[in-house]
Amino acid sequence: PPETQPPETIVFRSKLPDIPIPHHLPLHTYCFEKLPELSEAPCIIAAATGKIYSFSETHLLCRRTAAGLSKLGIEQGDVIMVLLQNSPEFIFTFMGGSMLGAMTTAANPFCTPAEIYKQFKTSGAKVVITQSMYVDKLRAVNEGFPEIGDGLIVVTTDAPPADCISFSQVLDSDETAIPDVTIDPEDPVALPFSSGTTGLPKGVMLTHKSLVSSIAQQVDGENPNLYLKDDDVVLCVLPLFHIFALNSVLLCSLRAGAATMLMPKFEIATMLEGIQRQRVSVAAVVPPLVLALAKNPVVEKYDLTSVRIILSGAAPLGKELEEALRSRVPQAILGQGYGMTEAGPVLSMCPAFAKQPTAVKSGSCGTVVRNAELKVVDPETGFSLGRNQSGEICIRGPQIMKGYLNDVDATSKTIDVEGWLHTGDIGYVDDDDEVFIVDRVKELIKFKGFQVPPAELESLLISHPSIVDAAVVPQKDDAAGEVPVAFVVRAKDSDVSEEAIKEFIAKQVVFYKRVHKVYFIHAIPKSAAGKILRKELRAKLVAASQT
Ligand code: 4UV
Repeated sequence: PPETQPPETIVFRSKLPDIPIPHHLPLHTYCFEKLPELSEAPCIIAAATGKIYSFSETHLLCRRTAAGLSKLGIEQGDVIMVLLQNSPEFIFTFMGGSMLGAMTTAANPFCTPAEIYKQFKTSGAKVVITQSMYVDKLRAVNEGFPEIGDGLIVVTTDAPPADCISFSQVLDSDETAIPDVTIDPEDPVALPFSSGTTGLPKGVMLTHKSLVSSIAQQVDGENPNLYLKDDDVVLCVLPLFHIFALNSVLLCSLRAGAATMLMPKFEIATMLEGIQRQRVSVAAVVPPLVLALAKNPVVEKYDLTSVRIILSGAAPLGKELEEALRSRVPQAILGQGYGMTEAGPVLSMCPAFAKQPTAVKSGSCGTVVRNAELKVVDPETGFSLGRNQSGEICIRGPQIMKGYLNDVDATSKTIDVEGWLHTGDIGYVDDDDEVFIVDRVKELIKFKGFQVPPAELESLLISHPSIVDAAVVPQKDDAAGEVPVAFVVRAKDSDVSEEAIKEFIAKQVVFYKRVHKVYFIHAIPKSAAGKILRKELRAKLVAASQT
């Protein structure tokens, strides 16, 4: 019958013309392509130590790291795990790994031993680059780690504890002794972990081609969408183990010849001091940081007039917050980028950041990146929708992930046969080609932009002897955006308390995955197929908050 005939796919494209993208190049070659011109320009500013590395120095140290890791037995195709706060060694390792044809998986060093072990095991890492204070997390014998020094190579950026190797020893290598590898553009180079639209965290294979394409979509061309200049100083306070800072801050700055100011952690006064001292001109932030900048009185004490661009991403930015920040830094252009690890990660970027800027509306996530296609589909029918109609956002282009590591099933559920990556985000494209995100259909919870996969918390909850069933959903929160809350079915005759359950989880997870509230319930609502009806639970929360 004619009514089941799918209509034509409605595809949204960037207003900026497509550009040639040299995605045949390995990532490190592409990022350091302008090295001869930039040689003495500042590349890394380590705010913690005040040390400044020029582009040629950075490149040299990346090459020495590659040679040193090779001496330790790291080969093409191997996985390097990085457990570091933002530091120059993070960059040397990531780019050095790229030069070897290896891939880097980075994790939050605040993760618990069990969480680190899961990523270590799933990624098949051969070496861990970390700081001495985290080494004990790799020793916890019952977590299953191989013996350090015997099966597991651990390198520390400070004085190495027993059986570990110091990073300075890795750097003490001949930069010309990098093995001659042939890198295929389809080889993975970064392996960030993400839970995607469902289930547990998985290794996201971002290839040389994906990252080169994503960076080019942002900073290349006659009229770059995100115009970074070689005299810019870009704030890198967001963690490099998350794709936002890795891609849009570090890699884009390297490519564009801008300096990256590394801060190991977020501390408001230290950050403001760094911005003032180094004359930071571009700041990548997340909404909780916007909140601090907009509301904290200490901000008034610092000179932020050097800032010309503030790029917010990783979670929705409220209009009121945007306005509040605007009054504090009136000279800066404020806008959003919309990313998802699996999408390479950037799907859309504020066009007001372009060399030839165009205005955007408040709340908009900008326009779809160039050299890519975006469509909005009805989650029920899968048919594509026109302007101003909300549906699931899908993206296609050379920048998206190759797939999840060793998980064909999860890959095929996320990237369909036509190559469209399904984001699990609900949004629309308006008459001016601007993308707006309005909701999420995927399980994911975002606490201050950090991923909290409900499936992980649900399996921990169910492992408790007094819990027979559980479901975790997001609850709106002013400071964090969302917090995870649990619906729990207690075992018959159990009177386990909310506090006990919260404590049970808190001991096993990194701080942002902690359960903030426990609601006891008789049964978890489920579909006939056994899927948790999260929408119903979210509706219960809304109802509860209104009474
Ligand atoms: O996988 P992930 O943790 O990835 C990210 C990546 C974000 C960005 C943002 C701007 C950049 O320039 C960049 O390089 C990377 O957050 O989480 C993906 C999910 O986070 C939500 C949305 O649900 C994604 O599927 N999200 C990300 N950005 C926004 C957002 C946004 N601007 N507004 C609303 N939700």
